[in-house]
Amino acid sequence: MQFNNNVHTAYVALGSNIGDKEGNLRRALELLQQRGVEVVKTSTFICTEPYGVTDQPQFLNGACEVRTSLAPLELLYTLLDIEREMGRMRLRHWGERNIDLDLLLYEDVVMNTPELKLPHPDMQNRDFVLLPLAEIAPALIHPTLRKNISELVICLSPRTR
Ligand code: PH2
Ligand code: MG
Ligand code: MG
Repeated sequence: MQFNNNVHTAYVALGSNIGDKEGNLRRALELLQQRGVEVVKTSTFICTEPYGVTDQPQFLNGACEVRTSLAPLELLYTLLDIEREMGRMRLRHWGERNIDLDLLLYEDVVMNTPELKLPHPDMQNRDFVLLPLAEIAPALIHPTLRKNISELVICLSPRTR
């Protein structure tokens, strides 16, 4: 696929567990729009237990569908730049953060580079990603697992913590 001026659809996960969590997610959506990434659908925000590193505050998580002419890496850099603009500090891997913007899916693109892996390699294991995503794109097919998002929700294993 070529990443020309055509408009592409992508999905982004949002998370925050420091400060004004809801304000942080809303601000990130605003900054996406300001940078010309059109936010066409936004899920509700859900409060979730921390996954991976569990000794940290609860998260507020959501997902959005965007339309953009940016290529996958350019979109990733835009997300990282918004995190930077919002003053994100990386304290520890998988640790607390005021804003986290993860690129989940970009059309049917499959790529595996050090900078960017698509689809997001752990999305199928994360209730806090799949539940918001299922709200806005239940029938969307995961390009490598060949299941739609609703089916991936059903396949989620219960949390073991
Ligand atoms: N993000 C992580 C690690 N753990 N847990 C929840 N509930 N929500 C997150 O967004 C999250 C997490 C790494 O990015
Ligand atoms: Mg993340
Ligand atoms: Mg991230």
